[in-house]
Amino acid sequence: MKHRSLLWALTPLVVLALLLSACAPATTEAPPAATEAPATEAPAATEAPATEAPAATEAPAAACEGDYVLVPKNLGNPYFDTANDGAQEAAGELGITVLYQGSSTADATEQIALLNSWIAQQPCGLAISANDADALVPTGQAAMDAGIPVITWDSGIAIEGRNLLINQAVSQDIGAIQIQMASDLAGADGGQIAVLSATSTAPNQNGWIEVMKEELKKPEYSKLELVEVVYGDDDDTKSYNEAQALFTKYPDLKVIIAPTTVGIAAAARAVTDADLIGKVFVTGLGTPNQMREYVKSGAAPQFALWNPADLGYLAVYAMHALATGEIKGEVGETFDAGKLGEKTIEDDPDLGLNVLLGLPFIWDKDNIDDSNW
Ligand code: RAM
Repeated sequence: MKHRSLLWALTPLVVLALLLSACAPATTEAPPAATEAPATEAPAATEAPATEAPAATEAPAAACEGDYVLVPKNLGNPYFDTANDGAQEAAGELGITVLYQGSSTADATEQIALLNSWIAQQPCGLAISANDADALVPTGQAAMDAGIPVITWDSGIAIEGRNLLINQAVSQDIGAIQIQMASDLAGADGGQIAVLSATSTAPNQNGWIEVMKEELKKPEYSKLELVEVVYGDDDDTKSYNEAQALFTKYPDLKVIIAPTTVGIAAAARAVTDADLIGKVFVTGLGTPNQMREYVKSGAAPQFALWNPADLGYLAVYAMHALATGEIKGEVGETFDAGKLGEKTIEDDPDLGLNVLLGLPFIWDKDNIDDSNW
């Protein structure tokens, strides 16, 4: 039986406000609609600042004539397709061309080969969701040495291999929210939980799993037992098979946390096919259209995510700001991010130079029909 605490009976926004620390950034008002522009007070892109005319000696922002490239972990994933929708919206506003180019599997070696071929073509900028933080450092450095701005978004290359990270949400919040949802689904008696992740080298998932393990040390989670972390490689079939293997290996399993949109949908389908709805619950990070039927059936009653379209949109604005010299990529610099308003480059001992998108959201049966992406 799903245990629904008072906390979860509140609206997603209130839940987040309670869950997340006081230092969490300002929230928006509803689960994000991929096409909806949040109300911001950003100046229009064409609006000239009244008093700050460029000094006569200052070179005007240089336009780059070539293409910009948005690189997902792999192709064929609706999460990245939605990010590309946002990237294309930004490209249209900026009057630039953004090509969406990826490898067929979420594999660092394939991704490096693709990136090397792009570096040789000297694009205006690269925006990469990395399959490995360290393996991609020499590639990122080669691009930067060639004068190509390197943005990582969604999943970062290590600090020395890129100019900026576009961070979807605070990692601590993303990890904590998933343990909170798993605890709620397991109920007061707790029980066995497992993590079904993406690839074993995925920088973003590995960071969140570290946070989850720390969260599980808290007294309120003492009845949750993490039995195993398995990897579905962001491949639907492998993720489905890994979920099935967990049912066999752990007959008392209560919750699968899948911090990947591919894994969570595959795990929810596996629970459904195995007739385990109500016995094994799935939660984690998913996209509303992929998860709708499982939220309604009870296979995956609640899950979280940010808006991938906004993430792709922000990545393109940041890449363009670097390519045109609007920013150099230094802490404290601000740039215009269109409908998202003015964004600031922050520094962090773990993340390095980064730009934060916002907060994660939670979907459940009460709001799953509010989002169509
Ligand atoms: C998958 C990918 C992506 C991750 C989401 C949550 O689509 O692994 O990198 O951010 O899940």
